Parts: sequence; structure tokens; C-alpha cells
Amino acid sequence: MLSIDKDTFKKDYENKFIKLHGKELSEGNNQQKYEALGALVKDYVANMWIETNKKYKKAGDKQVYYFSMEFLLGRLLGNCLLNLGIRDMCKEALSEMGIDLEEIEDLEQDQGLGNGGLGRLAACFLDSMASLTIAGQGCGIRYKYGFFEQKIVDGQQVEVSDNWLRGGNVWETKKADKAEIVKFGGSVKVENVNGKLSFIHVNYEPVLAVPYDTPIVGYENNIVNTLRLWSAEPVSNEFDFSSFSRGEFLKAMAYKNSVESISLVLYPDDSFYEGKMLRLKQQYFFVCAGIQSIIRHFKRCGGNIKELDEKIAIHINDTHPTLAIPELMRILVDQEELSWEEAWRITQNTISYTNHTILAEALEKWPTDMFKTILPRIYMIVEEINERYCQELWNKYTGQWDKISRMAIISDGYVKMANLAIVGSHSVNGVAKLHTEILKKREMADFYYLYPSKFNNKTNGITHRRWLLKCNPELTNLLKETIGDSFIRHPMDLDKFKNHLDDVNILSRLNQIKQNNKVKLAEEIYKTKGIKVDTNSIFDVQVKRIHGYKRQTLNCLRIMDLYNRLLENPSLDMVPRTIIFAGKAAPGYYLAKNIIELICSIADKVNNDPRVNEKLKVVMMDNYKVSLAERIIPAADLSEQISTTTKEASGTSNMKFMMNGAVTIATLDGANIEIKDEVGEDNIVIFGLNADEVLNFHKYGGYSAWDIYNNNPRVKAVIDDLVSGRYNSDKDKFNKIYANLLSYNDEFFVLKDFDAYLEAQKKIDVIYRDQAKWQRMCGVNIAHSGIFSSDRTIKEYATGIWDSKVLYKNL
Ligand code: 26Q
Repeated sequence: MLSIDKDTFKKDYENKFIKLHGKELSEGNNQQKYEALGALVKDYVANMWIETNKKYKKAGDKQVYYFSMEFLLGRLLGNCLLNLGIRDMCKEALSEMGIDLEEIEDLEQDQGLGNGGLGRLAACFLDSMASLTIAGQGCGIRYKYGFFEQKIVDGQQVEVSDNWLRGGNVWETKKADKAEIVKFGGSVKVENVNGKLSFIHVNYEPVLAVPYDTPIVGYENNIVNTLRLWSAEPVSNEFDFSSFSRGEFLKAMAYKNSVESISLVLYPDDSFYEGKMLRLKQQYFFVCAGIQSIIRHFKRCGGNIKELDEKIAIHINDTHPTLAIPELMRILVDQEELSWEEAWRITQNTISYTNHTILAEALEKWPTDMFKTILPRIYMIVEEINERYCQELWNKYTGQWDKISRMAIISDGYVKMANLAIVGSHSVNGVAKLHTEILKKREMADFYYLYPSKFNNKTNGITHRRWLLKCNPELTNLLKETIGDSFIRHPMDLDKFKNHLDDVNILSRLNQIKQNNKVKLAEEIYKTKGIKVDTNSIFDVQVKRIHGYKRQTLNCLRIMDLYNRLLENPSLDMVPRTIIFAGKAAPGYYLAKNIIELICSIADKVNNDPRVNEKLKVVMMDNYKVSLAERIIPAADLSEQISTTTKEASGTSNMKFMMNGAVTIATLDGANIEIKDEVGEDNIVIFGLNADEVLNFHKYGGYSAWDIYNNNPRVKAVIDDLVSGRYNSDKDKFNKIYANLLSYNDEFFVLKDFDAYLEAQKKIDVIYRDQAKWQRMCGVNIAHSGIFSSDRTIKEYATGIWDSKVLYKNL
């Protein structure tokens, strides 16, 4: 914890402002005030950062490197202040200086270097590792443009580039002296030197990987870990721009552009793989730079390369960084001159892999021709890994060609990244119990049979520091008052709140806090969308990526049905609802874009119909991102987690809602199952097909969307409304959704679950009317949410996968 008193802080801040902007604080605008505060906080952190690195070096304990294509950090200022233990002091000091801290925090650009769950999980893990004093560093790409900004224009998503670095980034430090060279293309010359083969990469295109370090501050423990993001630059002096003839100048520019394109932009697809060459380059770029710098540091600290696996753990976040496996082999064999067998032992022991999805369309595979051309030496290594491994398979499964070809790393002209990740690592984990079971029993069954001990589950978690303390200060205060503050360091202590759930006074305060959060969100909705919402209505929220399997369509169809029933019966007995959506569609995913259009059209229709709009409002908020989630989630009464069972690996917003006292309506998918197991059936509303039913439909068929359409008049009515022109003057507008539901036999079982979903929603109304019961449910959810802190998850990774000791027991 940083010990600094208010007066010192005030002086420091004024000085920092003057130094940075060359004028008095009173003359500055809020943006400048933000920059000065960020820069000051970074100064405060600097010494702790150095000391942390010294401690780690001295202790010589195992270091964990979390490799991820995505880190979705959101804003840093508020959480830095919170973790330093000075946020309240700063707030007070600034307020005495006439500055509103929250207004200043609001000016920070979100660091949006991720698509959704996977990237946000990486960010929560960094926070937990630092807070648990685990020597864990992040390694990724410093995209110049993050995840696109979404504007909703005329009811459609419009993508705008996210130029997040435009105004500078106070948090990062460029470490030019720590740059590494990454080599692409060219060819490999094999030479026999004294009876030993050596591999020389020639005619390659060199790329300079320059690291930018961001401090990751632990919670009141003086620990500052590092997130290292790599940026691609041309290798200096490679071309002398000024003296070259025009032709060569153009060549030089082409080289510059080709290099810079590598870290230019984050791919905005999730759960869908496209074999783009640039994406493969991105993957190798950061993995190669990251591993070289790890080895360089390791050796500089006097490490013995043969003990690398005892001192270093490298975790790969999905298959995107799988090239870490052949890259580590390359360094160990080509540079460190270890035998293949020894290098392989070290590599397998060092690397561990998390799978985040079972969607077949998300499995990465690269055409061998492309792979060979871009990464000639790495391809040779993958071939060698594959040959040795297939030999092992052949010995075990002699003659079973189908099986061997299914399990091979290279087959049918592709390099299969999941297969490489499983073979080259010592641990493969899923992210929720059901997901891991499906991996073991179905998707990866061949591999589970071959290597049963590699497979394990690590149910996801979220950092309660951002998703409770920071985003819901009023609730945090209530908890502190009632159960003390031990839950901050030990989130399982939230269960002490159970003892207070019969106290009407506590429940009514809980309710009041929710109400206050709803009022704030309602103001924002009015300001940004011009929609007036009733803060006494149920705030019914579905915020996440827009995707077929997440079934925003199911939510839409029930709104359309509700609208029908309200028109039929204006005095319909229902609790008023405000149904809030937010989320981005991948730019090339036309069904998802069509779903956004449907949400917006429904919103337009019902919000402007005076016959229903006292009872029903629909809102699609623009540009869902971490900082918006921090405002929406504390204001939610109802959390919609309605994915087709088996499709959502875990989900993590489900945990955030629960921790903020929302009730969940859910299918038995991903971590929803574990939430149900924690809170009990009476404190969550479950509906829909279970995993076996879905898997059996997939296996044996037998589902007909047309049958449901023909036999269920309410389903028929809403489906017909999609193409009747009722919600949009263009009757063809929702053709994609219509086709997906009927022509393609409703691959996500929307119609199959429709009735059950309506029943479940009815049940929500009934419970909500019994306010005492509802409030108690909210309290039960909060009290059981501690297990979903990412601190629990990270401890499981540390002990079960990385074997890294918790270093400094100063907790
Ligand atoms: C792959 C290849 C090319 C371009 C993009 C991609 C790509 C990018 C991002 C593939 C997948 C992703 C992200 C996946 C993701 O976020 N999965 C989610 O991970 C969460 C954390 O484990 C889970 O809670 C969610 O259930 C899961 O959907």
C-alpha cells in the first residue's frame, strides 16, 4: 500500500500538472487533468515496479508468462488508485481542489485490445496474479487500433476504427533497448558442421519487435507486475530512405508498411476462424519476440537452460499463441544446441494451454503452403514434432489410419493448432465443468484417451476488485458495514453476507443501492439514446458479443410475443420491463448484424407505441466495452444467460451480474451450472434443453423447426412478424434471421426453447412481485459469488498447472 498523505498528494499533483503542461492547474481542462493524474500515478508506481522485479530476481522462483493475442484491460486509472489504496484519499484531495475524480476517470480511453470474454479473462488474471503476489507477466500485441468502435446509425451497426493511442497512453513505457528481431519468409539452409546439422535462415524479412510495458498493480501489496505488448517496426538502418533512388524508396516504403501492418489492428472476429496470412504473422510475431525475451532474461539472470521448465511457465490463451511450442523448440535446438529429446521435454513441461471454445468453426488450422512460406524453419520443426508424434500414434493404434489422421498435427494440407497445442503442452484445461467434460468426452476424446492426465478444469473467474469494489462502491460499503472488509482479500468471505439476509433493513438498503444504480443508468440511457425508462421496471439485461449461439434472437422473439400479448390485452398483468441490450457483431458476420437491426427495429416499434410503452421499453446501447459494462452491470435486476446449451464455454458476465446482486435467467450451459450449484435452484431461474438433449439432437437428428412453427401459434405469429413488414418497412430486412430459424432448421434451438423461456420469464415476474423474496435472492447471489473471483481461479492455475509458489506471503 502506498503511504502518501493528502497534502503531499496535492502538491505532487500540482507540480506534475505544471511539468507536463507548462501551465497552472487552474488553467487546464479535464483531459489535461487526467493526463497529469495518470502520469503522477505512474510515477508513484515506478519504484514499486523496480522493487518487484528485484524481488522476483532475488527469489529466483518460477515466473509465469501469460501469452494472449488479447488483453481487454478497459480503463486503468481508477483501478490503479484502488489497488494502491489511495483512491478515497485522492478523491477527497481532488474534490478539495475543485476536481471531480470520477469525471477525470471518465476521460480515459478504454484499452480495448480484445474481442470479449477471452481478452477480459486475461485482464482479470493479470489483476489477480499481481494481487496474489504471483510473478506473472502478460505477453501480447500492442495493436495500434483496438477493437472497433460501434455506432448505431439508423438501426444498424457502423464500425469506426479505434484509434486509442491518438491522445497518447500515459501507462506504457517503451523499452527500445529490449527490442527483438523476428524473421519472416526466406528459406533455410541446412549445413553439416562437424557432423552436426545446423539450420541457417536466409533471405528473410526482419521485423523489429519493440516492447511497451504497462504496470499491473497488485491490491495493496506493493507488487507491480508487467504486461508487455509488442509493436512491429522496420529494422532501423535496413534501408536508407533519403539516399535511395525512387524505385528503391518505394520498395522501402512497401517494407515499412508490410512490417507495420503486423501490429496495426486487432482482428474483430471471435469464435470464428479465418485463415488470414496477416493473422498468422501476428501470432508468430509476438510469440517469437516474447520467447526470445524470456530466454534472454533467464540467461542474464544466470539460469541454466536445462532447468528452464523449473523456472518458467508459459501459458497459452487458446490456440492463438501455439507457435510458442515450435518457437521454444527452435531456440532450444538451434540456438542452445540441446538434443531434440531434451528440448521436447523442456518445452512440454513449460507450456500449458487453455481451450475457450468448442465451436468447430473456431478451430484454427493453417494451410501448410502458407505456413511454410511465412515460417520456413518453424514449419520444419512442426513437421518433425508431427513425425515423431505420429510414430507414437502408429505404435499405439497400428493400422487405424482414420484415427491417426484425425489426431495428426499436419493432415489434409493443414497444420492443426489445437492438436499441436495438446501434444506440445503438459496441461490442457477447459474453462467450466461442463465445457471440460465436453472436451474430454467428445471434442477431444481421442486426445483425452491418449493423455488423460493432461486434461483438467479451471472454472473461470472475474476480479472482484474491478467488478465489485470499483464498479459498485455503494454495495461495497454496505458489505463492509455488515460483514467487515475481509472479503476484499478473501472473496470467499462474501458468504458471511448470508447471515444478514433475513434482516429487512439490510435488504431494503440493498434494494436502494440497486435503485440508485438504475437511476444513474437511466440518465445515461436518456442522454445517449433519448429513451426515457422507468426505474421501477425490471432492468432486464443481455450484454455480450452478438452471436447466433448467444441467442439474442430468443430474447427478441419473446419481446415480440410480449408486444402481441400487450396489444391483445392492454391491462396484461405484468411487471414493467426495460430490456437492455449491448454488444458488437463481427463486421463480416451478417446474421449477427441482422440481429442488431432486429433489436433496433423492435426498440423503435415498442418505444414509440403509447399503448405499450408504459410497460415495455427496449434499449440497444452503443459501443459495448469494459467501462460501459461497469455502469450497466451494477444496475441490472435480471441477467440474461440464454445461450444454446453446450455452446458457451463458460461465460464470465454471468459472474459479474451475480456479484452485483442480479438474478440470473439461464440455460444449463457453461458456468451457469456452477452458479446454480452455488446459489441453489431457488435462487436462479433455469430453463431449456440440457446438454444431453442438445448433443443427442446433433448426433441423431430429430429436430424440426418447421414442426414447432406449424404447431405453436405464438411461435408462428412472431416468426411471421419477422417478414410481415411490421417491424421494418423493408419486408426482407430480417431474411437472414428468418432463414436461420426456418430454412436452416434453427441451428441454435431458439424455437425449441421458446416456450420454456416464456415460462421462465413469467416466473421472474412472479418472484419480482414478492419484493422480499426477490431482494433475498439478490443477496444470496452476492453471498455466493466469492468462488467466482479470479483469485480462486488463479490459485488453481498456480497450484494445479504452473506449480508456481505464491511468492511473498505479506498478505
Ligand atoms: C481466431 C482466429 C482468427 C481471428 C480471431 C480469432 C478469435 C478471436 C477471439 C477466436 C476466438 C476469440 C475469442 C473467444 C472467446 O472470447 N471465448 C470466450 O472465452 C471466455 C473466457 O474463457 C468464455 O467465458 C466464453 O464462454 C467464450 O466464448
